Amino acid sequence: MAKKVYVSLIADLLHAGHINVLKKASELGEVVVGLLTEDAAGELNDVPYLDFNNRKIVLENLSFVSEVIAQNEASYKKNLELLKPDFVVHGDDWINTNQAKYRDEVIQILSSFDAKLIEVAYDEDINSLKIKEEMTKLGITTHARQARLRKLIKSQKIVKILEAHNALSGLIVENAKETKDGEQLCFDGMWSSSLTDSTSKGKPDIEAVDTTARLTTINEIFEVTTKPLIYDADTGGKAEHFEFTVRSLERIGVSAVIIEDKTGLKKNSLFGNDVEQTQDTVENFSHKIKVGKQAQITSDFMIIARIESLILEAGMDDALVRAFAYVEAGVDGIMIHSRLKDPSEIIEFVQKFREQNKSIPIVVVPTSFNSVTTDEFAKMGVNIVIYANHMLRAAYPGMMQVAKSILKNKRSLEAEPNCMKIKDILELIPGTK
Ligand code: SPV
Ligand code: MG
Repeated sequence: MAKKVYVSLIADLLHAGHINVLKKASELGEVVVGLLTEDAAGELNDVPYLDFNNRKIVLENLSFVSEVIAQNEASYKKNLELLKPDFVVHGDDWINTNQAKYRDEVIQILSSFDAKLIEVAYDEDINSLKIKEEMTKLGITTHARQARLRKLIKSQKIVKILEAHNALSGLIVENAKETKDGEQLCFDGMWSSSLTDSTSKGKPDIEAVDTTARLTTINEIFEVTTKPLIYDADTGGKAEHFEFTVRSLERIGVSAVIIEDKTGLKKNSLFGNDVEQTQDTVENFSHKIKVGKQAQITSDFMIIARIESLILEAGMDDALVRAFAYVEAGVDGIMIHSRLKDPSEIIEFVQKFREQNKSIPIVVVPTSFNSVTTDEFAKMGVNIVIYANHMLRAAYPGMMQVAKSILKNKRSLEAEPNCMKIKDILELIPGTK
């Protein structure tokens, strides 16, 4: 009887590296591919462009492959125990990645029924990550960018969003990367903050910068990035105006809009009750949500309701009543805000909301309660975390310090250590040369 060989793949963009592994596997016996579902890929921080069925059809039609089954988790355990294959074949590139723990598990399971792991030499020049990086250089379509946020929410433990107030800060969100414990970390998308967009235009955060000006900033960001963007629409204005905002945002490929349940002259929430702020009635705000939902054309766009009850000290019960009313009105997500350093009220809200609603995405903006990590938010049941103002807050002190230094020293020599090297800025944006 032919030996059984198990190969686990995401196979989103099938390339020569995959074929090499499958060819080697087929020389050992009949190949069963365990195709990672979107959820399983999400555990590895990967969001496939193609859905499960499309990826399955491609693999099923390869001569090296006998059968394709679903692998529902990043761990191979369930499928290996079910199939008891003679071999598992994998590229040897997984040793130093976030897959290392699954490799150890595979080795341990295989040893229990005398099977073997065969690792195929990995070709540095061909891999999915590189192809995806090349693809992002080519840009993205309006629709693919817009639809990506929902895909990310579905497949990632938590979606990490960072503020961008111009194209350059957008490029930071696009390209910043870190590796921790073998896991490659990056931001999933951008936040167009009313606070930082207004501030960088030298205007107060009181809805004084009009939508057209806000959209101009976003267009500039979109010209050089591919990641999805969530738009801070403040109160959303009058329901009749919000309708047009939704259409404009959808048209340029924004993925979601967040509107806050306040009325009158908008003031930044982080002032709390130090300034006069009025919360809208549940009826009015629910009406605005419904008008927005009716105006939207695509099913991918999201309208997220931001609850200001904790900011305005109206209490937890008020926050929860509003959250359920807004869900009833048709919102696609709830953002709960707080300006306390202590995260207790956020934790309590998330727990109580999740007791009754397991599925609606929850968004938090931990500017004040900044001791909580993204992993901790994910465990609580939060879906999106927005770092709402940090790029601008990081840039401004550096610029002010250099401006003062030039004044005081009557030359720029002393300011140089606080500036990027000329050579580096010339090389920062490809094509400058
Ligand atoms: C923003 O970034 O503009 C926000 C979040 O609305 S906050 O400043 O915390 O209100
Ligand atoms: Mg704002």
